[in-house]
Amino acid sequence: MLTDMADKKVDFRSDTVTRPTPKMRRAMYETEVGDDVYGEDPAVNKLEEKAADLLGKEAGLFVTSGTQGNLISVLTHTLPGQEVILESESHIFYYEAAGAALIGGVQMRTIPGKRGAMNPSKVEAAIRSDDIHFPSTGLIALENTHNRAGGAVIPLSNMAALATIARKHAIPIHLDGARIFNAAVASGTTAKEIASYADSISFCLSKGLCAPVGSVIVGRKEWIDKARKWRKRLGGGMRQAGILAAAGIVALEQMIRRLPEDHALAQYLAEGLAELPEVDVVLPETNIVLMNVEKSGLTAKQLLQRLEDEDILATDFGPFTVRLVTHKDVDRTGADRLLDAVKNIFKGEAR
Ligand code: TLP
Repeated sequence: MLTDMADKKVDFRSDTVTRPTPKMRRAMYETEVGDDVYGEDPAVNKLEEKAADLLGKEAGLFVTSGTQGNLISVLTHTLPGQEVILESESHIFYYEAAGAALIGGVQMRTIPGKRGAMNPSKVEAAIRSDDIHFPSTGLIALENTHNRAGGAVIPLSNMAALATIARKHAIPIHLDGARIFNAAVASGTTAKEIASYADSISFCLSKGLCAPVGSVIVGRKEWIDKARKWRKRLGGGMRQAGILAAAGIVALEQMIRRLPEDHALAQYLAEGLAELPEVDVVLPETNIVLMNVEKSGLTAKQLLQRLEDEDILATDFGPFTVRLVTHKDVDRTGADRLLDAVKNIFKGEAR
């Protein structure tokens, strides 16, 4: 029998912890494979076509992770010495270990956003003019949903305004759409529509969509050809990768439609937490809940330690901010366990 570890723990750390479904495991077992570096893996080819089609782009590229997808995208769009405009708390800037600066030789120009959305006039003002002193602006990078803004959905009107500016200045837009399907489901639109405002999109199969590994980047065919070379340079050319892509295909065919369950659970958690005087919580739009616990007298890390003692896991997003992410492998019972545990900890009654 296939067993998964740590089932007694309730894990709200991330939707990255989701385990593949039985259908995925079966597809992985049964899939035909070939050498993808020769372009001969049928499952990888199918996944890339499916992804491109879903997002309305010409071609796709299966990559190892969201971080690799973003890195390859930045490298493919830019030249060393250029500048990338992006939101101050964006994943590319905050959590990717300066990979693009290190490997791509690009500089990051951050603009603080409002729930992850950058003000279009501030972005336009940040675009460099032609001056011997300045780097040139090589890329504008967006993130939807925005992780550190609590899974916030970037309004389509904001994306449209940014796309108009980008076009006017002939600057490409990359969208870190790690959770683009959460954004689509939450705003009642399609991922294709969201993607229409970007030249390239990177999205994750291994978050809410529960595949074990992988992301896909999509864009114009010529651009994907260049990206494929960057993937190879970075050591991301995988061989019989169809074993992984098979799960990705199931993710796209079956797992998007269940994302509203994750959003409903996040809502349930946030409503429960909002009743506690020690907690400030913003009602979530998708599957990420940020709670500020400063009024409780505990730091985020102290609260996380107490929760871990109760086999409940979450992460800290700041000295007093705890992030809870909902996904397939947590449910109402887990959410109730968390709500009870937090209440008890605040009452000083933790077992
Ligand atoms: N985010 C992880 C951590 O790195 C914070 C998480 O647990 O949420 N873009 C966005 C918006 C992301 O949230 C993440 C992962 C990535 C890219 C990177 O994806 P991976 O982890 O596959 O490299």
